[in-house]
Amino acid sequence: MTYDSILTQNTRDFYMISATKLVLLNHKTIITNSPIRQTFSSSLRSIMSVSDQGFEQPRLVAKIVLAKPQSAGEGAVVRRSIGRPELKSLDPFLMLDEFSVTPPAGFPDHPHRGFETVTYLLQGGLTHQDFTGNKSTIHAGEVQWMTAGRGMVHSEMPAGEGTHTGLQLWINLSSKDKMIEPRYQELLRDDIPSAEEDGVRVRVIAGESMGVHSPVYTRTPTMYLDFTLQHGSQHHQRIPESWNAFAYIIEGEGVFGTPNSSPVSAHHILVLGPGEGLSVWNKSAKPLRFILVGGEPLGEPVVQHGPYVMNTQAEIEKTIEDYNYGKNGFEMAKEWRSK
Ligand code: FJE
Ligand code: FE
Repeated sequence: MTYDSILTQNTRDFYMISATKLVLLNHKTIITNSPIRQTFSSSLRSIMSVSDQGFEQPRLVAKIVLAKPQSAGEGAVVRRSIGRPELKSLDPFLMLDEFSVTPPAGFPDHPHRGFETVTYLLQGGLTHQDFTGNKSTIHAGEVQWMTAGRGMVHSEMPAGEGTHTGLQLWINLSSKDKMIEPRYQELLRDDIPSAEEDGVRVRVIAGESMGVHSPVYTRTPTMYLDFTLQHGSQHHQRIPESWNAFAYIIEGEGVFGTPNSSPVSAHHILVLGPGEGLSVWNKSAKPLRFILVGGEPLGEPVVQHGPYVMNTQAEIEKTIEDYNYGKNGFEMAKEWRSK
C-alpha cells in the first residue's frame, strides 16, 4: 500500500495521528513528485509504521513453550506444542504437531471423531487413505483439511523414501457439528493464495491476509497464515479480538508482540494475549518463517479420548461402542484395511 492511498482511504487513522505527523503528511503531498521523495517517504515510513500499521492494543506474547521431540504413531517423531502438559489445549485448538516421518514410520489405520485435522506439508509427501476408498497424496506446500465429523478411519503415511515433515493441527468442532458427514478440502500448491510486500510473504491457508482470501471453508471460524519475513521486515496482522491465537516458528527467529521483546527461535509456540493483532519483526540475518493461527473459542466442555473428542464422557463411551460395532458413521471400519 502506498502512503498516498493510506492518506486518502484511511481517514480514521488520519485523524488519530499526532500534530507532528500531520505536518509531515501535509508536506508529503507537496513533495510527492520531487527528487527527495524516496528519502522522505522512508522517514515517513518509520514515523508512520506504529500508528498506521501497528496496534493501539497489540497482542502480547502470553506464553512461550518449546515443542520437544517425542514419538507418536508407528516410529514417527512429533514436536507437540498444543496438547503437551504445559499447554493442554487452546480453545478451539486441541493439538499441534510438527511431525517427521521416514519409512517405515507413519500413522497407520486409526479413527477420528468430533474434530478436524489440518495437515500442512513442509517437506516431501504424505499419502492418505481412508475407509471410504479415498486415496491422495499431498506434497510440500499443500494442505489437507479433513473434517472427521461423525467418523473417519484412515492412514497417513510417507510418500516415498527419505524424511517427510509437516504440521498437523487439530481443530475442535462445536457440539452441533461433531456428528456431521466427514469431508475433505484439499489445497494443492496453486490453490493457496499468496501475497508479498516489503519483504513479507504470506500464504493464506484459511482466512484473509494482505488482501488475499483462502477458499477453505472453516466450520469453526479459523485463520491459518504461513508467513516468511526477510531480514529487516515487519508485519502487523489483525486478528479478531474475541479469538484465541498463536504463532509457531518453523525456521529462523523473530521478535513478537513488542519491538523490544527477546527474539524467539524455531520450534517454539507463542500463545498470544488479548488485543487487536500481532506485530512481528525479523531483526535477524536469516528469513523467519512461522504460522499464525487464530480461532473462535467454542467455550464448550471438551472430553478427549485419544482420537475422539466429544463434549461428555457418555459421548466418548458411545463413540468407542460405535467404532467397535461399526455403527453411526463407522460402518466401513470393521472390514477396511489400508493397502
Ligand atoms: C493419533 C497418536 C497419533 N500427530 N501428526 C494417537 F500419533 C495420532 C496421529 C497423529 C498424527 C498424524 C499426522 Cl499425519 C501428523 C500427527 C498425531 O495420527 F491420531 C492418535 N490418536
Ligand atoms: Fe489421523
